[in-house]
Amino acid sequence: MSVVLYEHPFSPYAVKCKILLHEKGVAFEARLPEAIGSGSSGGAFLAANPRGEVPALIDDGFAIFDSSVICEYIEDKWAEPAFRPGSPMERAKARMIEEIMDTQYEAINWAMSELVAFKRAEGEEAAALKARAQGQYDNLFAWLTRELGGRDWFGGDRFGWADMAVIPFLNGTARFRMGPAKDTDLRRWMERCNARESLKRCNDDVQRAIATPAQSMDAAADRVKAGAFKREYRDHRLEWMLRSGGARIVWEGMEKGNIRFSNEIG
Ligand SMILES: N[C@@H](CCC(=O)N[C@@H](CS)C(=O)NCC(=O)O)C(=O)O
Repeated sequence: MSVVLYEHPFSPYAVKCKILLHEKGVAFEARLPEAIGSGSSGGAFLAANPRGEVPALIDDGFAIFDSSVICEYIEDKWAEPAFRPGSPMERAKARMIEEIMDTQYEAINWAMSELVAFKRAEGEEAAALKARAQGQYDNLFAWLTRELGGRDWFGGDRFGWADMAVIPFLNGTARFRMGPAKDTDLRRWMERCNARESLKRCNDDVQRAIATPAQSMDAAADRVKAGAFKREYRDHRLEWMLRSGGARIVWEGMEKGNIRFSNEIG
């Protein structure tokens, strides 16, 4: 019996899966796909996920892609401790939160990494895009705070599905120093999450990647400049750039060939 997770320490989607595997005590081998980010992944990784995205999980030869599908599979296969809330309404609520984080929320983090790590815009243009992002973050923090409703965890009295689905993205925002303010319910909730062993392990992976020259953001930025790294402007990420004033970035990336869209399945 073997469990392999194709992942990247910076991918919030991969972190969702790792949190769940750690929390359930499932042993797995973490693999960094060789050509991730180049737009030309191949081999066993592309066979596991035709989208060429992390995460992809292979359990005893059975391949699964998309973090939400993978998390549902993990929960179905390794039921204890249960992460899905008990009632249909609470389950729907957790899934709605997950959906917003995976789509609209992640697009803002993505855009910020394009500015901060990959220097797609500078000066006034960058400042305007960041201001737009901070406004959107603040609205989402207010929404998340309402969903948390003054409780310790999104699902009530224990760390569960929605917590696992939110924390990777808020940790990403905090790395840009744009996260929830100190002494707020949401910030205290983040601290509770990050104190857990599962999160410590994921956060250690991030620190290790930052300290590994070949995996660092600087190395990735050099690869983008050289055209060897093509950032994936899929669905909500593309929408964010177009609606928030970053159309120039998209056209320039297309001209220079250092952005790509989703893999066509075939
Ligand atoms: N909906 C997918 C999104 C996964 C995704 O976008 N992964 C990114 C990393 S955060 C990726 O692997 N991109 C491929 C690339 O950059 O080439 C999921 O939930 O798993």
